Amino acid sequence: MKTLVHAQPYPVAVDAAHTAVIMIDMQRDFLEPGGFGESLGNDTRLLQSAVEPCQSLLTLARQLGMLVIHTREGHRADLTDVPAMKQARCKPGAAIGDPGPMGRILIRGEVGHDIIPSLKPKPGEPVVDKPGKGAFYATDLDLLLRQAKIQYLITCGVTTEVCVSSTLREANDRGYLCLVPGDCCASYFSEFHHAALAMISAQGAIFGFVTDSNTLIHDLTTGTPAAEKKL
Ligand code: C5J
Repeated sequence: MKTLVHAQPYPVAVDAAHTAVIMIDMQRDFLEPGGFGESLGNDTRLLQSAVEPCQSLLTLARQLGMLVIHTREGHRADLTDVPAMKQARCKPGAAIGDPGPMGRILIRGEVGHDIIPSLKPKPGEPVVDKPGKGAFYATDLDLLLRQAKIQYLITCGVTTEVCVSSTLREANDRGYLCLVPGDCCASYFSEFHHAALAMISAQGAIFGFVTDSNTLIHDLTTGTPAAEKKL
């Protein structure tokens, strides 16, 4: 059964049984001092606003039995999957693989690469390790979603204009209907966060629909059946 979710640019019908929540890169490397985000010159405190809304949404998604998938941006310890141009943009002494307070920066298996404790995946929830910004690039995410018969994605995480947006665009091209609770996303740049959300729902939802966690939780909980024809 489809449920009507209030969103921009208009309410959208979502089938919770075929919906996955994707938590993009809620990693220490982006949300805590001493990691990749800070090494690029950012203030990691600006990402904290997304944590509590993500926790609330995850609680509901798990109660409803939705598929929850987490992603982590990061690289192999030998750096063989780091494009030279990505490495070249890092600050000297704080490049990918350099030692930092949370281990080697953006390297799989290091403390900084892991998801923050307050959003730790539950046993059985897939964690997709990705070398790029988009979660479909060089990963098995699409396979996991298709195997689970997922058609709708609720996309959360950081940062709104980089990895969330990249993933959303990849998902949209692959035919998934994307819903973004804006407060479950965050950016080091407030203006980019708002612009990214505006771009998603512009032109009649060109990349997806934008809502907020309270609305989404309310609508999924109360489950107003969608009038199929209009949507
Ligand atoms: C960035 C990300 N911003 N997860 N990564 O480099 O958005």
